[in-house]
Amino acid sequence: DATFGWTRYHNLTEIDAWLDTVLANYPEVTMGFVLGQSYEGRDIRGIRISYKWGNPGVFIESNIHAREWITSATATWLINELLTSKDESVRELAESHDWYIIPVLNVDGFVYTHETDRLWRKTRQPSLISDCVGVDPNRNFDSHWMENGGASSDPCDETYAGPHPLSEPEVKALSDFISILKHKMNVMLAFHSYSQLLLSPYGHTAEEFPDNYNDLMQVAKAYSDAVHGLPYGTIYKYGSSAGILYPASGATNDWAYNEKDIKISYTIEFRDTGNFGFVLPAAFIKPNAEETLIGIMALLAESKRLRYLEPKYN
Ligand code: 0X9
Ligand code: ZN
Repeated sequence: DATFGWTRYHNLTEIDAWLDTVLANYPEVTMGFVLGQSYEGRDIRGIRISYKWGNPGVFIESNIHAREWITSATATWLINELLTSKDESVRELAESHDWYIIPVLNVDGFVYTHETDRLWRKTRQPSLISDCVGVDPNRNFDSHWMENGGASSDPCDETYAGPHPLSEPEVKALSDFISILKHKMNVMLAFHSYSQLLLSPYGHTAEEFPDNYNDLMQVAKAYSDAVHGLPYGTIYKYGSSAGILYPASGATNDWAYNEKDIKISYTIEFRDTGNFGFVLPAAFIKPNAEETLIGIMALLAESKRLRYLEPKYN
């Protein structure tokens, strides 16, 4: 779409309008869906791209953290590429998986970053016990919630876990959606920024590792190697979330792994490594998006080789 050139960051209204155009242009292979409504009543929208019934499912969540604009910019670029690319390897990628992509999960927070506070992270639901607003939605999922210091019980903290698991309507909506479709989802990717990392479960503990940790690292290595091989030579490190970053409990991809049996599950922290951080200039959108596509291609090829893309149940 010529009006959406990925040369600047777009707000929610623009992203929604663009999504409508995409859905209208590709009615045969796309389906729009609404996960649910945010606290402030906005639709949380998603797109399914499917060329063939019964393909392995890849779920992509982006902008659960409001200020991480590079994530929705990359997700929309990816959607466009999957639908329009003439490159044979991209066509193969697009057509041999069922894609479920949420460009902006934390819609209220995202609008707030555009209108009021560029560095807002959390949701916008007020607290009943404090004047501070919002919950870290990536600490609000119902798996090892609040364990091991991986989240805060202080409503003023950036990693406030919320009054109880699934207190945030955005998180509840995503949780319900995946619960219904879990047998179709082979891969879950949560887009974040920044630090250039591929983070596998677990987030709640660095003492234990998932059963298939070696496979998860092998798949992450495939992504990292592919990205490193590109002209930019960007370095992505990988490891378990708690192991190489910090304890974070109640995150989307840990919940998907632990509770929904989605065994290829990562948080991907995009560019950069801290020079610009969350306020990454728009000139980085295309390089970041391009290497993400190449990385995902390698990730899925390796996942397939290790037999993670087989139908989960009949
Ligand atoms: O802290 C977070 O939620 C993520 N980092 S960010 O800077 N984007 O906020 C990392 C979460 C990774 N941990 C787990 N998946 N458990
Ligand atoms: Zn984040």
